[in-house]
Amino acid sequence: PETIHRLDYTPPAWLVPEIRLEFELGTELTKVKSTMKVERNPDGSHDQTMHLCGDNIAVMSLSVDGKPAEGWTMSGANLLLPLPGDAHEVTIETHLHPATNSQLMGLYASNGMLCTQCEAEGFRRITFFPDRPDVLSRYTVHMSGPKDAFPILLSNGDMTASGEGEDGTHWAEWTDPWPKPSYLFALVAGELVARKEVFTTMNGRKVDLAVYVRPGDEERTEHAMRSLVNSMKWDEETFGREYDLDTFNIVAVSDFNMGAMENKGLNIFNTRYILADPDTATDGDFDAVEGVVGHEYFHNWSGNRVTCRDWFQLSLKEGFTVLRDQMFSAAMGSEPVKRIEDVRILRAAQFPEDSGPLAHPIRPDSYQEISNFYTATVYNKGAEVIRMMHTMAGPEAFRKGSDLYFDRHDGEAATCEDFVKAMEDGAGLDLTAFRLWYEQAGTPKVTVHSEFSDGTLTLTVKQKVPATPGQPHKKPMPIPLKIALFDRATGSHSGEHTLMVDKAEQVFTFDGFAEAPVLSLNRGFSAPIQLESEVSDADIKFLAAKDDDAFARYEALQQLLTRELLGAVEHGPDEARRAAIAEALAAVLDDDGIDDLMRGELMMLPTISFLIELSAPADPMAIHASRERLKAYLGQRLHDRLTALHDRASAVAYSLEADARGARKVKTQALILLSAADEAETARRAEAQYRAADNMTDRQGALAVMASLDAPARDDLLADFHGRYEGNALVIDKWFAIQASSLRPDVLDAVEALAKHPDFTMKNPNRVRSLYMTVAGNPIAFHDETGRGYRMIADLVLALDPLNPQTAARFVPWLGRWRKIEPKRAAMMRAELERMAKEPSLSKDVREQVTKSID
Ligand code: B3K
Ligand code: ZN
Repeated sequence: PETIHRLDYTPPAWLVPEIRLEFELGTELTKVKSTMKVERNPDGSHDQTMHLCGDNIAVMSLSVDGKPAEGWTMSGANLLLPLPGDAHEVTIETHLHPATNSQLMGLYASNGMLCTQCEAEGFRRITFFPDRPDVLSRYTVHMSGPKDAFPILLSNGDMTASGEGEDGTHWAEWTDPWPKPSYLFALVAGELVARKEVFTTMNGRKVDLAVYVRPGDEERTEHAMRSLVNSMKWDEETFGREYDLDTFNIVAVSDFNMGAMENKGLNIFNTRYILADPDTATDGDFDAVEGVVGHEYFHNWSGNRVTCRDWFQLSLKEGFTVLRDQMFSAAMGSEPVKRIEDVRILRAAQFPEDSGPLAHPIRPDSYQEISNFYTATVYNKGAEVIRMMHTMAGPEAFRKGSDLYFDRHDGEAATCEDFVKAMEDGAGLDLTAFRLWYEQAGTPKVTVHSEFSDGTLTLTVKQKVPATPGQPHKKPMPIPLKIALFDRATGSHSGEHTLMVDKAEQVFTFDGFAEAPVLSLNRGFSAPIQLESEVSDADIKFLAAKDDDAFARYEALQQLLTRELLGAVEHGPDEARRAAIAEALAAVLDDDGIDDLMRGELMMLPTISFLIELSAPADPMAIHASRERLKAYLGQRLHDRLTALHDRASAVAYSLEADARGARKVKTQALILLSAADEAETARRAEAQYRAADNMTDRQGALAVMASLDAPARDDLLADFHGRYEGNALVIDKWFAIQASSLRPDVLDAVEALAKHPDFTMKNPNRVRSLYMTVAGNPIAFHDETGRGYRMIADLVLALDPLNPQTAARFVPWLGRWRKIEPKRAAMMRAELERMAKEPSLSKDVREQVTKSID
């Protein structure tokens, strides 16, 4: 397959200022007629030939200026059309077959309706077009079809006309006044019902909002609508961004490769990120709906009004929009808890990517299949990079930078460099060296060594950026490192410092201390680095109890836990350290000054995936055993406190308020810690929690704990759950995932049986992920010592690839982590990659991931 390089970018030779699309809709056959006004690009190459991308479509007719076109040829799937003048009208007809489109890219049928997904390169599956984000056009979309099958007809912009046709058909015409790239085109047709509301913008404009779902689901859209209204208001207040059309529509579809899509004025969502009510969605699901609704809405400015010049600039819109959605969720809920969750995701998903064979900078240099670059690096590390600019500038200057960026590039297809420049000019930062964060992959490793004498503290900070594929030698990164120095006696500090670390080795001194202060480092996770600290257990314990930065307090406890968990793998438990942990956690359980949402975070042990990252080459079973052993120890030592907490939290009535949500969070965390110490008691409490539950958070939490136990009630509860929610796809997904996340030794047998269950289907990405992504993320299952887990995932990739390459490719990186695992398992993981590589008909998506993962 061809490799595309960032530095090969050239502007398009032809532009398409206007396009009219006419659809004759049908599930089996949809006819598309595209009429484009095309113009030679004065800044382009003066190529006589217009390059129009196509994928799995054929030309049914083609005319230029009203006459049949001559001299056109096909180059692979693409159309080459010679054009003599500087401006022409090009008309192309194509035929689509939505019912058999299992890739879910382009126009496809889902649950009886028709919908589209075009980002990144799906528009070329609808019609021939210069399908690249720097070609911006004004769209008019006309669609007609049977009224009974497609009562609702939607596209981008505002509906400008509609009417009845012959033989029970009707039609609608939508016009989007804002020029946009083809990846933001969308169309939906089907039987849908909507929750509607009117939003008044900051300048008093009225916007009709609607959330469309399948009949029967409308009751579950209230939270999505509230999240949308909150997003719109927050973006006005925080970034000064106002919505710019009279209509904003959201549609939820059940078959979707990703979370959602920000098509202009017509966001299309995976049902998973829209439908929520207390009986079927957990508190975590509610948060995810809020975050993703916000994310897609925020793209209206960061992505749509200012879009990307080419796909190497993806982080321009994604990194910035993730930061915006993180800030929004923090403002709607608890800022420190949100920060902890975001860092946990970064460490669990992005750190492994950054240290593995698929590592790439947030602005990649090359790709074979762009769908493979919708990664935690581009999204989450991209957000961290812009967050560092926010930290360095401060909120007010940052806002000046973002205002300048939106103002300067409105209506343009911009680059990451444009963003950085606007931040320099608007926020008054010098980001000359900081640009390295866009160029270099790899998580910087930072060590801090401290010495104290004569009242002076000397910190020696060293950093190293590890080699990554294609980047053997790295330069030191500019790292804004927030620190505080605590007085041991008073337990307080005299203010935070942000150290600018930008050399391989650097010394910082601080005077005026009577005794050596306690170091609190990388507060608020001010930089996405791996910190190797020499801080003693005693000082960490001090911070776990006293740090006034909630994140730093969490971090201190995590560090203590990590030391113990990894230390125990090498030479058994450390009694003093275990006792210190139990004491620190007891303080967390007793402290009335901490709310339950934060308490729940503090009670969570580091993930196995994060521990593997720190201990490569790792024995996943030994890490798991160490984790279970510590859980058992803590469950015993804190038994009375945990049961008291479970009792207290169980008495709190359901509501969506923070207190009640916090109670539900600690309730299940208490069971998790108890489970390794006292199975019978945990099973009794989990069953009681399940049976008393009036909401999904409690029910799922209890069932997930139960799924790992050997309790008599286990099978009953699983059957009860399935029976209660039969036909509710999103909850049946949970039923699959809960069983695949079991820590019991029979988990792989269970998964094999579940794959044969009548509710299982390879055609629905949510269902596939609920079973197999959970297996890949469950170390007990995936790292089974026989290699059966690895084989299962490789078999899945091979079976799914012909249907849906994009979703299949997402499973490959799990096997690509073989270098981090002890040699025996590593060999089996690599052998599965080699087996996949031998398959001649692999998709471009899977082939790229497999090939890169083997080396
Ligand atoms: N921009 C979309 C991603 C679609 C990618 C499809 N391969 C979702 C988002 O980040 O908002
Ligand atoms: Zn996005």
